[in-house]
Amino acid sequence: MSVLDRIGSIRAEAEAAVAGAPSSAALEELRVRYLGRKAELPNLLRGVAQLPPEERGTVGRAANQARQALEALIETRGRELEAEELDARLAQDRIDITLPGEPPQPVGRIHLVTQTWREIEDVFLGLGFTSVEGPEIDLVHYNFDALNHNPQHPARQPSDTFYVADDVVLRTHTSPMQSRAMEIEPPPLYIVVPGRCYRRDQIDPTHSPMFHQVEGLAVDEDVTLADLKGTLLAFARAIFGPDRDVRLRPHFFPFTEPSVEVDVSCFKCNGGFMRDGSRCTICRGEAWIEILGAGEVDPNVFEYVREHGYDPERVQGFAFGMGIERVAMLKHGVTDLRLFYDNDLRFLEQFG
Ligand code: 2NL
Repeated sequence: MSVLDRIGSIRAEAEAAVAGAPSSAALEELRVRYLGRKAELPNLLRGVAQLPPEERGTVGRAANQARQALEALIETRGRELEAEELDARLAQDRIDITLPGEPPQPVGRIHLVTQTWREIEDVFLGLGFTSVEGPEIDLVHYNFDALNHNPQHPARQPSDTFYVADDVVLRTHTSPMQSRAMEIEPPPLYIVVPGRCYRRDQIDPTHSPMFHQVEGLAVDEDVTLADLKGTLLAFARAIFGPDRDVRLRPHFFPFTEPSVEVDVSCFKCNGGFMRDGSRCTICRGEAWIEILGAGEVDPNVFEYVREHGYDPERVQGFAFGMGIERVAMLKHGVTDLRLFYDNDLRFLEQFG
């Protein structure tokens, strides 16, 4: 075979191979095979000088043309393959940019009412009380009658209480669960009942038709008002600081006799006035802050559960009730109860 024929056959073979190259990688192999350092065509070109002078021109031209044609073809096929491969990648990696993105995860907090609920609960758990919860919708019997509320009491009026039926209300305090607990469990009984309560109050900075309470009840054969005071002193110190004191002032509640209002010594000032002589804004210069109501359980309340082991001649006890929002407001200097229910993160995120 003449050199020219050989060039022609290499060129034909290479052109066919390049045209049919299935990928950029295969094409690169072909480039090396036909145009690389050890390939036949470039070697022929390098050897042109050794040919007889009359052959140099024709062979050199043919080899050069073959090389250039091949280079051009590889270049074109390369671009084609790259485009195909890009299309394939794009089809495979397709993402729908109209899908919603990952939302940033907001960091949640325990609501201040829940925090305070748990803090109060913790204190009494530490003192040996058990925490129980009851229904928010309850019978008039448990909400009023069994608690020695006389039938004429204004709180019973539909203007003050949400009635679901003649004998069913949204509980106005958590005490109904305390009566229920006495029916279930004989004395001694030491319980606290946290939970939501409802009263038909106009909403304002200190009232809300829905609010939270913790009530406590201790019944045993020998619990006295001194135990009540000691228990509430421990509570006040746990919640408002170790230097707190408590005082009891006479009051009236239908379900306790005697009844007291319990004040805690102000945790901000010492005696009602600040160092600069200004009146304390927490206790308004009173030196004491009212935190809850309490008393010795009225024997009439025990009469309703006498058959469950609560003989008023044998057992006695104390009970107390406090507003969770009020405790939280005092402790954290919140001046408007409505902030607890507005769900404004600027308020909520300050706690916890
Ligand atoms: C207040 C006063 C009080 C009670 C709640 C109670 C429950 C039973 C028997 C006797 Cl089963 N008493 N609860 C007693 C005294 C006061 O709450 O001002 N709460 C915000």
